Amino acid sequence: MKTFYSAKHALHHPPVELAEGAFVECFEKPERAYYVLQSLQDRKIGPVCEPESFGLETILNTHDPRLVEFLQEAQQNWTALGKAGTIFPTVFCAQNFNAKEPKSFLGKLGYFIGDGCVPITPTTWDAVQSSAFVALSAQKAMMAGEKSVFALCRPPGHHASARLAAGYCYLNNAAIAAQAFIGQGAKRVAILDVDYHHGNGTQDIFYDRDDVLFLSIHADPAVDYPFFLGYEDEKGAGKGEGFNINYALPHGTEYDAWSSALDESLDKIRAYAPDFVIISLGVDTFRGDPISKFRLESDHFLDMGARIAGLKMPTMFVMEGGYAVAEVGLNATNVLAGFKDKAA
Ligand code: OKP
Ligand code: ZN
Repeated sequence: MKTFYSAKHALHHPPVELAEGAFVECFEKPERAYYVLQSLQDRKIGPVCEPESFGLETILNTHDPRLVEFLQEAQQNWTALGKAGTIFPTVFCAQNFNAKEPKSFLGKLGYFIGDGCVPITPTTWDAVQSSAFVALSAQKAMMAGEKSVFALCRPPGHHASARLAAGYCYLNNAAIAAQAFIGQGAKRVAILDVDYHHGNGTQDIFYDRDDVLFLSIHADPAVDYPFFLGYEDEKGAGKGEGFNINYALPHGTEYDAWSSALDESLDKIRAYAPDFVIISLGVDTFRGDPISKFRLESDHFLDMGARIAGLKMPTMFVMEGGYAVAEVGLNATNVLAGFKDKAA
């Protein structure tokens, strides 16, 4: 299985994140990707390839051009205000999509950023763009006939919606790839999000569509991030009704219950018969994860990969979360290895 990876992810390494009222060292840090890369090289998962560059339109097929421009120009606007250091918003428009875009950059921060978990530094955009290019390069390889590919994206993407960055996510890598599949003639794409957190950005982007089935297995939003979306009664709207499926599980969930939701998801994907499957691969369901409360063991990720391989469908993995840095490599490559062994 080919992996796409760019060292440019390391251009995004804010000194701090804002977590529950305090500035703390970022959980979402470059070491995460280094450990995953190291582990998949050690275990010979397959060749590691550099991503290519793509035109901005590949991103604008999914995202509001104003978000992209905001991210590109954030640093110079910040500097123009006489400010230095990492950008954090202090106002938010509370996800009210009827809100008007303000002229003031300080106001725009709250218009394009959903929460305090997306610090912006002078080199954040370069990393964010390269993360999208990693996903697009993997998508292109799939389109050229690869049966499975791993996009080692960083920063992650699944909390970003068309116009809003949030939760360590700036652009939605999995959604950008799904949209590219559709744009290049795929009739149906399924996105299965196994990250601990609900993929609220991905859900939002495809909520009214039937050509992209979105399924997410995650912590109950009543008690965990992203808090405001991810309930099981969110089933899609209009043409998209029935094409959004959420499994909201309690804190403390073990693999037994988690994998039942996985099996149900895989049955729904089989029934949908997509041309491509995208796995939003977060491994923050691991019991040692510092920001999460599920109890999966490292070996469970092998089984997870094997069950996904049971679909026997072209499958692209896109890296999302996983913050237990010492184990993130083992856990992520266990999914890939489990998949590979079963698919072989
Ligand atoms: C991104 B992904 C930590 C607060 C964390 C943001 C979580 C973003 C998770 N004390 N809040 O889904 O792994
Ligand atoms: Zn997560």
